[in-house]
Amino acid sequence: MRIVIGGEEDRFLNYLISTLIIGGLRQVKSKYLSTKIFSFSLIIIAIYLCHMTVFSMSPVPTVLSDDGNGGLKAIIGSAIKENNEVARGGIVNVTSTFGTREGSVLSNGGWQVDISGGVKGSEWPDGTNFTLTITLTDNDGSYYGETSGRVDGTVTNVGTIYLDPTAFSASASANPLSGPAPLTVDFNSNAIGGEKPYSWNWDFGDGNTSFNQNTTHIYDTEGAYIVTLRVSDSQGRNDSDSINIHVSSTANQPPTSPEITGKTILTTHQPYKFNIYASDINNDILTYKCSWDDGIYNTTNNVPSGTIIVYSHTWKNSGIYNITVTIMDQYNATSMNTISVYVDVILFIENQELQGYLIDENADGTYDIFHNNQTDIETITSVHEGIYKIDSDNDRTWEYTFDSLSGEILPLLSEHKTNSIIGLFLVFGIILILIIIILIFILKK
Ligand SMILES: [Ca+2]
Ligand SMILES: [Ca+2]
Ligand SMILES: [Ca+2]
Repeated sequence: MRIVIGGEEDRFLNYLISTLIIGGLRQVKSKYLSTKIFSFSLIIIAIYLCHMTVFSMSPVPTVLSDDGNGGLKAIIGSAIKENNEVARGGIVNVTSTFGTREGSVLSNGGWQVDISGGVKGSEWPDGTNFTLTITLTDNDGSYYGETSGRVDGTVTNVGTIYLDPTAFSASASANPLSGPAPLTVDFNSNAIGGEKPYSWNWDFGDGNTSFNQNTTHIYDTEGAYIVTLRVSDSQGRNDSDSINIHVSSTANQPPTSPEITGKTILTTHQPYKFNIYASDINNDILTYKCSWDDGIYNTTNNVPSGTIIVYSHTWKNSGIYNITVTIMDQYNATSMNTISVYVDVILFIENQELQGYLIDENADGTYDIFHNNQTDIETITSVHEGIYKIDSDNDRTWEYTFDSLSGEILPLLSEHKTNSIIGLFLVFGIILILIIIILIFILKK
């Protein structure tokens, strides 16, 4: 069974009360008091307010245990004065749904409150939420605060709550937590509770130490280091905290250029898989980003160095696409690689140079258009029994034939295009002349 409790001081309440009192007094002064008496009253109030001591409750997680008296006890942390001394003695009251209970001072300087009211067999069911309204009064002043918690598991015979005057905790922080050697790390620490002065002892995990509360240390060699902070108070109370520091071997290098493997001659509306591989000499965690050159991207985060990621992509339109993969390590160093894929196109290469390509625009198996890479002019092809004719410069002369069965591209010089409209007119004209001749022949008869 466990009760978790946190607390906070109520400076705002003090401020509110003092504001209300002073505001009220101003009203009284304006009607009845001389300036001297008013000023004197303000001084008295100021002395009273200064005398009030502000406490804070340190939020130490609480475990219920046997109180040795048929009930259970909970240690909920220490009451710390504003000047960081532990408050001792005085009166403690705890208000809960079970009523208000007045506590008693223990021999170790803490307080004990019986919250069961002496009723044995009382039960707090699992999940019961409760609020403890605590008023501490010691010889110096008073503190008002609220702290709440929840019962985890059914708690019976709830007996006492102890405010532990010995609670003492230390915490350590570092920045950065990792990086290449030589790595300079800032260390900071803090302690709550106990009694000042504190003593600090850092063990940096590489044989070096420091006795300062906040310090800086340089790691010269790569490795994983466990840093331990030990803090003691003047009464010999101890607490410790630890931090992991990872120092890598060399200054950061970008990941290797990504390898992209997969088919490059493709057709539309078919999914194709591509394997992407990259590694990082610093063994960094990587981010893969793949652009398919059609406005669509794939991204994968938190990839360990040396991982193959498989992406699948489908192009909707024919053409030449550049797949661009960018790899980024955890320090934003990047590498890139690009490959071209040919979706429903036939490449025309002459003298090892890409002259242009045939495009199957509607993915029906017939190449409809020739794209000239020098001029970017696109012309319509002619096809008959698998043989294509190509006018690559749009001057109405065929320059190439492409045999789709053999895959051969051959030059075809000075064959002019047939104008299909003129051809139609010619056929129509001949038929018309024939009809006229036949008609004349019939009429003469
Ligand atoms: Ca790197
Ligand atoms: Ca087509
Ligand atoms: Ca031509």
